[in-house]
Amino acid sequence: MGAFKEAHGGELKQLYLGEGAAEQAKKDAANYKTWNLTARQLCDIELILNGAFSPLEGFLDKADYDGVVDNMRLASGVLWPMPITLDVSQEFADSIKAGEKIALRDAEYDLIAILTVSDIWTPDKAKEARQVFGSEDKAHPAVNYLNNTAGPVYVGGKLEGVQYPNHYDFKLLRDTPAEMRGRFRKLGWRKVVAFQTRNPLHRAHQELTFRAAKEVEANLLIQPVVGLTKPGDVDHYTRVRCYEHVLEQYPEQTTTLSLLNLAMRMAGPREALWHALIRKNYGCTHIIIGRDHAGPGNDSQGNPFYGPYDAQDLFQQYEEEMDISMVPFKMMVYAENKAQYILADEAEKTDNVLSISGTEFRRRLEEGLEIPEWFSYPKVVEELRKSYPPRHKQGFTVFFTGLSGSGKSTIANALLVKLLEEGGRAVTLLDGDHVRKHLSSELGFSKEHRDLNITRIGYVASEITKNGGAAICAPIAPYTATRRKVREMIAPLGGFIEVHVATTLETCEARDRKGLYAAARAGKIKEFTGISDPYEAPENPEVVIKTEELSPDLAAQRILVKLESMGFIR
Ligand code: PPS
Repeated sequence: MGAFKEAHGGELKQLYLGEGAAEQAKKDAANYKTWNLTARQLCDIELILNGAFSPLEGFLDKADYDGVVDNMRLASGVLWPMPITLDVSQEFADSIKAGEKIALRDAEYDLIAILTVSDIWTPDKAKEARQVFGSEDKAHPAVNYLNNTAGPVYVGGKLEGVQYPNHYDFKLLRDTPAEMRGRFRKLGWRKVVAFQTRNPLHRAHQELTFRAAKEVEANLLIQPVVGLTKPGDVDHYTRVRCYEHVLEQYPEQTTTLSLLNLAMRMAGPREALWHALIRKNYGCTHIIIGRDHAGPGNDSQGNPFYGPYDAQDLFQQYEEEMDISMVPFKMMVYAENKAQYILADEAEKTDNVLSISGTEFRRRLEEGLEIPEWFSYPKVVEELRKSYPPRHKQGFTVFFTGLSGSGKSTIANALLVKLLEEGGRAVTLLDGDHVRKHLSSELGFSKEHRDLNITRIGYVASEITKNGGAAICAPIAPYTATRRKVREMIAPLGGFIEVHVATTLETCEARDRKGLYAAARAGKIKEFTGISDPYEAPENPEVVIKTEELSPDLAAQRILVKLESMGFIR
């Protein structure tokens, strides 16, 4: 092994039980209390168990946690920048005690590991946020997670691994640190520079990574994160298909690709150290650290959480101790006159430098505009276009809201017909009455039941929208908070157009086609919207329709125009 020492990292923890012991553990676990691992905990536990988080042997206990939070060191003094904790509910914490073994299972109830509880404590989350993320601002995704998702109590203790967490996708691209080191050894790769990423790669990335590898005379490991990244990132399925195309662009035998099931925290400088220690465990000798490495974007005042070079500065302080070297990321720009990428700081005045920002790239995808070949590879763009079709190919939901008898159904039906006439998308009408009959027949009109009804409609509409269809919903939906929830569920998947059919109560009551208002006034129908139950008018709907002034035909026409102006139909 001597010859390969350079690309070999330090001691790797291997926490999996042998086959016999694992079988026994499964039987014993029937008597243990079970904690169902969250998505983040599943990522963390995989990397603890496979040695990527060496020297950790479990979820941090109290002494290690305090050390990590205060000064990035475990109680043993070893450098470790990120608290890896098992957060649980108060109820679960109250049911266990130190010394006890607990079963950690995934969503399918498969036993992943046994944890021997050493400590149970309530952390000071505000302090953790300040120390680890440098801020208590909930615009930071990890601070938000800490406060709004993570349980209130931490449980520390050593792990015994029983089963690898299941992955059904890209199996051949997933490696444990031991497997990766083995591959480097086989290939004779003595120096390896790692590139960490959570974004699709384009030509500039290929240029800079290859240049970085050449600079330190190393081979290159592209190791993208496929666990949890920043909300709103391109999904990992799409990204991995893109990475596979980009891999073809490197000279043969120079570069390899492996996926890392890491749950990122977007903790900037501390995260850079963490990424480096993980890559060292994977057998890398170098890691590329960029400008604003693992940055979470801006805080709620619009200022960046970390300075652009904070990560590189902190790295430098600990570089020797970490025993993995930093290759600072260099900005590459395209010089049109030279028809090649050059270092941004080497660009001359006469160079015609081209660039496309991330925002501009997304706009071009959204609007189906051209993306030049100097910017990305056609196959990569094709993959991204498939997953992020232009708006006119995305699904959308038109969500009507308004009093009973306001005219929602009539306009919704007119819109349905016009969209069918238009063609191009499957259209589904989820009318209030139909939903009440087929989806919500057991529900009444209490606040709780109405919320459930609207949430069901929202869920069905979100599935339709996600799959490129058009959903038209026409319930009363009287409560602002529930409508907001539905919007939040659907908007990330396609279009969401809220239409307030703002017919006044007087008009609805005067029309009273079904005689319901009279019955409500007479007290024969309880909790009737507008009479004995509130209707909270939307504050910012995309369209407002006053049926006193507009026929159903013209109202539907107005919605079509809105859809056109938003780019969903052409
Ligand atoms: S909600 O609040 O969004 O869940 O209501 P929705 O599913 O749209 O159902 C409204 C229709 O149910 C009839 N109905 C009532 N409406 C309001 N309040 C009470 N208490 C009530 N009881 C029965 C009424 O016919 C509504 O139909 P539309 O088509 O809106 O007139």
